[in-house]
Amino acid sequence: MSVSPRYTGLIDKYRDRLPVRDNTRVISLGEGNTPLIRLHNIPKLIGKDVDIYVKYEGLNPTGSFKDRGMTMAVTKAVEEGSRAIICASTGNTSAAAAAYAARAGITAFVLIPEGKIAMGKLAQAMMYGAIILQIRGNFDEGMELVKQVASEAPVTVVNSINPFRLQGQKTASFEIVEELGAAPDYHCLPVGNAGNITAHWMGYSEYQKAGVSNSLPKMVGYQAAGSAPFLRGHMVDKPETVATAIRIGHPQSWDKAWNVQKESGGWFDELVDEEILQAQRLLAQHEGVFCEPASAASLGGAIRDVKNGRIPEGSKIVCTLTGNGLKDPDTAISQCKNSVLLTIDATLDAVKSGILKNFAQ
Ligand code: AN7
Repeated sequence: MSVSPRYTGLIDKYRDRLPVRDNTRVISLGEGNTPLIRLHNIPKLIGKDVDIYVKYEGLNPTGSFKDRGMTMAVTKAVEEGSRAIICASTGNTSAAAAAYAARAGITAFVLIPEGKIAMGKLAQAMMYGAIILQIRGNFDEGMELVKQVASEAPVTVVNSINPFRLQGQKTASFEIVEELGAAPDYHCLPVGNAGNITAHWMGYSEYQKAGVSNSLPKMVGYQAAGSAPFLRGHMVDKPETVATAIRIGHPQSWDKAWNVQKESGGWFDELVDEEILQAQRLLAQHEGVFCEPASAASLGGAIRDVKNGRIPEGSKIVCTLTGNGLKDPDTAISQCKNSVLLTIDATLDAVKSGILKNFAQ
């Protein structure tokens, strides 16, 4: 039996391509190295000859892609002597910030929009011991406050305006290129602040320049229709969507993401909430992969663009599933009213009849 070295996180793995030194104390929870799952059933269901992979970022330590950026941001904050970090968040950034701060032994302050973050994410921030400032306002207002307070208080901002975040997140592209042996033709992501689409493009470009890959994907960003500044062409003041992770109207990486779209030859599009939820159910029920609503926007958008021919047959497509479905149990349960969930007596007869009645379904 050959023994491969223990995987200890993306900073150790990609040290040569990240801004760390040999003696940097790395704050890691073993993030990265997530599965790239080839879809078997959905391409058949839509009747198209395409190769679709989902990059299941929900299997990171705190259940989202934010861990890739947070290991870098917190490692650098600690290296620079910071004792506290702060972020505004729709939920996942706050969970990741709280966890990595706990790991580092520093304080995390998180600003979240009251009543608008998924239950799992709130549970995480509480459990990891963050100081939670729940604001009567949305993410964009929280983000402005964080920028203002950081200029006056000794706290390091760990939102994606912190450049180390994007450095960590670019490693997802490295993993994809290594696994597929090449870049895909299309890479689809949900877009909120547009940090992740920017980071992925950085990663693909870096590997192409280094000669690891010889092509670049078209980058396609999908937004929720009620929170779609890239489709409107301007900031949106009162964003709304069931996909609370991307309930963002003032994207922090606005210019960067437009450059990604132009340089890669990709595009932005939008999905209404029901299309997002439909894609979430489709993926869970036909492939056994449970992602959170925001994440499903990537697959839902890709399926639509495959059906309408904008993404041609024969293409190799990667969709990033940014967060785990367990983050938002309320939205999952509320859309599964037709699930078979029977309450029966604890008798053999009742179990048998429950099976017989439902087997033919
Ligand atoms: C599951 O946690 O902004 O376009 O504060 O949690 O890089 O912003 C979350 C964003 C997609 C959008 N999918 O990524 C936050 C936050 C999920 C997310 C996005 C987020 P960006």
